[in-house]
Amino acid sequence: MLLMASNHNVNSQSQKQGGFPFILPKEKPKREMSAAMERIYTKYAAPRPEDNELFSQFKYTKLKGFDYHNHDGTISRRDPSKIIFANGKYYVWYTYRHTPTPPQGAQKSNDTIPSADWDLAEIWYATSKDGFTWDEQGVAIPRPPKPQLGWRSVTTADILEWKGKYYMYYQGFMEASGTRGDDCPVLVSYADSPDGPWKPYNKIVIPNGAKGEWDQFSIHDPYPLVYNGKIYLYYKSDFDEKPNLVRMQGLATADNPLGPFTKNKLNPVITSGHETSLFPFKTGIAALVYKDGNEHNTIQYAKDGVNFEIASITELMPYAAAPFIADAFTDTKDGRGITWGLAHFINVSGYDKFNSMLVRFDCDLSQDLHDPEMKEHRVQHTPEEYFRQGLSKKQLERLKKGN
Ligand code: AAL
Repeated sequence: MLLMASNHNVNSQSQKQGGFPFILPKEKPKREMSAAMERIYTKYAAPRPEDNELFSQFKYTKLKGFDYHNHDGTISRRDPSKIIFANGKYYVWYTYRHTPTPPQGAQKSNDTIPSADWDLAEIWYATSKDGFTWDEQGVAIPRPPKPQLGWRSVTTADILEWKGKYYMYYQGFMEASGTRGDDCPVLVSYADSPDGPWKPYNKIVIPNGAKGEWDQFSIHDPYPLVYNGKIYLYYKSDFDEKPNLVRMQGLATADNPLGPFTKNKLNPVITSGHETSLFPFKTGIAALVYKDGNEHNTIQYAKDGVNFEIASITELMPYAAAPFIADAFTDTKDGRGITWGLAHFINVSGYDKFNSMLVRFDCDLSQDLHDPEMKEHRVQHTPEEYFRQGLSKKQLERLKKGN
């Protein structure tokens, strides 16, 4: 339903103020304005995207060092963790699937045939000196033997550094994804070194919600930051019924990495997006919100880490964005922001072979970088790209009937 535009009738007072100035004022002018003009001075960091620290384009680079069997669907890497820097190099963890066939759906899946791109998966890791060429190190967290937690698949990991130790949070599946839905809780393992060995906690650390609650079936994309002296673990849940699945983001906080975690009473805290991607920025938390929901393709900001507002609108956003965040765990009061990270491209070989690949993104969402090229606001697509996503057979039939 269209909101009734607030009443901004022109009156004699506004006629006296003359027309809006030719040079766009940097500060909010003292004059009666439309709702849209008010908004660029009250809702955004600057009236122009070029000057908005929380606006950026995203530039993508193919990574070196990962083999995908020519993307035949038998090897997939996806859902990278935030990147950390330790021992003089960058580290990233990700979901690694290597199966004899591409995913075949829950009905056809078995102990070797995956139901989904992240079924029968493990958590692997890689290191890099420059963030472009990666040296795959192998498995970090294997699937444990049945019936241990996560025996079917361990996926979608993210890292926390806390008091000199490392904690890896991840989804632990006890059935093939798609049996009912993409249902799982979150588990955690810990280590003294980013190279492991990782010791499983062997208890569910972020439990599913109670029956009938939004997050009763899935706790996805665990994403820990340190904020306000606590662990702020953001996560996603898929809810409502297929085919109208809704994806929103929740928050759970704890004083100890092994819990107990307390879910925020205002959950869900972000109404859109898919995987969780956030970073400390100034005194608050910023979020990359892409893919799903009313507010997809936005960068959002919460002064308190809970109540998010749209800070900018952008496009071609990184899916499963996993930034390098130098101050992710320092409990900073002046988050510097991000300039690069890893993400994933899904359905790399077409929608019939559900397989993914890791990719690098670069951006300027940083207080310490000023890159005007990242503040352009027109992504160029070739005509072929528009035609490739043209009318479906059903739409063409509708049009034929209508004419
Ligand atoms: C991803 C993430 C979670 C889901 C699946 C694998 O994009 O949202 O990890 O379970 O898809």
